[in-house]
Amino acid sequence: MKQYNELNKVLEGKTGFLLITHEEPDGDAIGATLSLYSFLSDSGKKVLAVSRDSVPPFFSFLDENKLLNSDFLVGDYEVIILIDNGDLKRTGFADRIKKAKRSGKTIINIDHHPQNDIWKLADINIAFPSYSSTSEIMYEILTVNGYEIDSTVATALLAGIYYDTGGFQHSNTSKKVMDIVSDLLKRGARLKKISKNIAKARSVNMLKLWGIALNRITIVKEFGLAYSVLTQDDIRYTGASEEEISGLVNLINSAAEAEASLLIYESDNGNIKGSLRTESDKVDVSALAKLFGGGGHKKASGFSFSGRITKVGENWRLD
Ligand SMILES: [Mn+2]
Repeated sequence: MKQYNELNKVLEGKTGFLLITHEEPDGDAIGATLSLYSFLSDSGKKVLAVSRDSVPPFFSFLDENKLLNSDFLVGDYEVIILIDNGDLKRTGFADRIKKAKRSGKTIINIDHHPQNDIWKLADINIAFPSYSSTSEIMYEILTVNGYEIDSTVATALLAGIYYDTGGFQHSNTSKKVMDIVSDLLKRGARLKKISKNIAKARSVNMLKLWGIALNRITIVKEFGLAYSVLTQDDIRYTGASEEEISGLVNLINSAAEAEASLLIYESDNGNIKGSLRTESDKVDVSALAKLFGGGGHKKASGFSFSGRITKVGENWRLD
């Protein structure tokens, strides 16, 4: 592929690589970033991997050597590789990345999210929205380069694919994905460890918060939409963290009546955030997200705008 040749030219010519993945890193962000880290450092490059937020405890087995840092000095690196970010804001370092670009650093974007502001900024886009995960793209990059994937890297890549396919349940689980999974298992990827850690990733506080949201599920019959709401009061009351809301919308979407699902919640920065999911081929939830100034995939998307949620009688109001 043309993009892989362009990438290889950069890999051959440069020595210092800064890898930046998104805030609140998830399985795909961590898996894709650490596998590229291994490939580059085994190729004799100087590499630093960064996510603004730390690795959640249930993913710490992927980063036993604590390779993910929370900050960086850009001066040391010639190339910045943005991994699985979705947009520039999600990097947590938007201004510094723009500045680095102006000062002549090469920016490479490796991602499976739909087109966004990074695509324009990057010198090379290895951005394939049809892929299940950035880890799937990373598998291709490593394989094209003849990199010998060991069991640690195989586990990282499989964790990414597992996470972004919802444990092979979402419709992005293609035959190609399963062929890659099969190869990763052959190379010693630890599927059981991944599934066990992801399944046991829920704190009691998180389950209590999810309970509140589940109790509030409302079905809008005309649209086959299941939705629920969480306020900052709910989050504080249960002692859960905002990151622990992630995944809840998938559970809401398991309702038999739901063609699509929406979870709306108050973020502590004064924003209202929405997460949308569907498993139906006939529904495009990114179109709905766009109405609210957001975006994402056809089957998983989100939005964010400033405001508060209040309860008026039996109804929720967004102000
Ligand atoms: Mn991803």
